[in-house]
Amino acid sequence: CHLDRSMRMFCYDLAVVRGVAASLPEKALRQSDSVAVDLQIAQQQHSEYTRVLSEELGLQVVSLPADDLFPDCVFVEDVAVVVDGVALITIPGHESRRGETLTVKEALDKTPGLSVAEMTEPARMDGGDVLFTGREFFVGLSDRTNQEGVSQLAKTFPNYSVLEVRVSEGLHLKSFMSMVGPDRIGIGTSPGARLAREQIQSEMSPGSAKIFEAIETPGRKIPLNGSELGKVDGCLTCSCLLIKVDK
Ligand code: CIR
Repeated sequence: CHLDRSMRMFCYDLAVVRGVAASLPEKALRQSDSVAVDLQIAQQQHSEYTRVLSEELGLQVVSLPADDLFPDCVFVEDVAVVVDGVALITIPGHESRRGETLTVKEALDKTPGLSVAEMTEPARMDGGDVLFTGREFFVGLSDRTNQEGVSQLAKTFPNYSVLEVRVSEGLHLKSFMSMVGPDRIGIGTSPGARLAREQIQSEMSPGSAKIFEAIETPGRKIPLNGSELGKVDGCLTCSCLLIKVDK
């Protein structure tokens, strides 16, 4: 891993992904239903995403089967937050997604070196609201994530501060921002993204990640087309859980 010691937690070993359910085009949750999803293209794009994780990024990939009872099950990021060898299984904010946690928990239980904790009622959280910078968590308070979810996250990861950001547009905090490299948060330019940016800049701990709108990150860029899952509000990070395994 080429990162310095403080950023080693980003040197991932393992990626958990889950297949695209055949029920996704008709039944996945979506904020706007103007454009139809092509299942075959969605599955091809997801295969390419999985191939990049494995062949280009060198991660060991655990591929879980889709379950048509859960149209959004491909979005595994929402059902767990994994940092420093601890996996916290969430209670996803939308009822139709709650049953997705079972299969992912079983897989994480089998992962050596990982301890698995579960959120309890009345917490709600989608992992898409959780941005981990390496020094702190920023957590979106959205339609999917509540205050109790934030408190339980903070108790589970006591070594990090947990700061709340109101999400005023889009689905999740990470619908408009993401870590784009060590010490770098890339953020959109929409009004909701700007509001979130202001909150983050006032709360950020000294030495934390810097915010970039125009992203010029060093290193290799691998283009991926996510048009189909994008139609049901899926972004780049939401289709995998990245895990560092302690060796
Ligand atoms: C949902 O509304 O829950 C899904 N259709 C999309 C979830 C995307 N997840 C993410 O960005 N982390």
